[in-house]
Amino acid sequence: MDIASLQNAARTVRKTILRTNARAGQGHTGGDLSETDILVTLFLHVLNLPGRDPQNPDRDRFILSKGHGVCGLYSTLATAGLIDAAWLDDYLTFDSHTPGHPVRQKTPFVELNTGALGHGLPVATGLALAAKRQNRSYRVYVLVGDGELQEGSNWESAMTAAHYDLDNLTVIVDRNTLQLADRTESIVGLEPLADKWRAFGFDLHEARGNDIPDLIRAFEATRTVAGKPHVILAHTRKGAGVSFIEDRAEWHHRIPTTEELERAYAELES
Ligand SMILES: Cc1ncc(C[n+]2csc(CCOP(=O)(O)OP(=O)(O)O)c2C)c(N)n1
Ligand SMILES: [Mg+2]
Repeated sequence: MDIASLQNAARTVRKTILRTNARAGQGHTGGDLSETDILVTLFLHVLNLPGRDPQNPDRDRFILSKGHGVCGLYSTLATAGLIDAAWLDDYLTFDSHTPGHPVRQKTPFVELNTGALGHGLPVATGLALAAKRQNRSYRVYVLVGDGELQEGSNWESAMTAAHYDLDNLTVIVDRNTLQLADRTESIVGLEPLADKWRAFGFDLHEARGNDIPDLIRAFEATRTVAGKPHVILAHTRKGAGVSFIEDRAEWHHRIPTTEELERAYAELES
């Protein structure tokens, strides 16, 4: 798919997120919009999904460790034609295919139930180690929030991934500098974050995380380095794509009013 088509898909995903959260009356609008370009780049360009079959043993695995961003994932899967777009109408309703956090028994291409932060990278590390041990060629990608990196389990698995030379593992950090209510650096600072990953033995790449061509460049760069796990420090803006939502902590949980939805659509269509 060419760049313009990917960017167009990202606009569709953003509109779907806004509409779906507004209809449900709940959601995590800021985090969904922050990760949109990363998910579109992954699902429409990077991931190898043979036959588009969620059970194919050779499929690349993707884990949304920041599980609260699930509406971004459903919106991307629907835009990619990997799930039925009508399922989004039931977002956050009981027993639907689209619950409020990822549930692997409910939605194809969800590999792990997440929501309690800090569990995606440990499981991704295990999946990547299993691929090596079983001589399988699939790759494992995991998207973590930056606030999520305050969970110590991430750093235990980072040590493990480097110890086992898991170059089939790529961590993407959604580095929007905000967590639930404030800046990461005001709550428990992460910097110097790039140096930390390098010190843990990772092959590190930085990218503009709301810029699809730059993300593609970073994903391609990870493929040129063997023998180490990879991390892309994706510099994003929470709420990216809608001016009055961007970089505001209150939009972690907020959803658009009818009037805000119209304004957001007008911005995305201009
Ligand atoms: C273990 C755990 N602690 C707390 C929470 C509540 N929580 C949900 S989202 C969130 C903030 C996450 O911030 P970040 O990882 O930076 O995500 P993003 O900015 O992309 O929304 C918190 C604290 C949780 N889901 N799990
Ligand atoms: Mg964050």
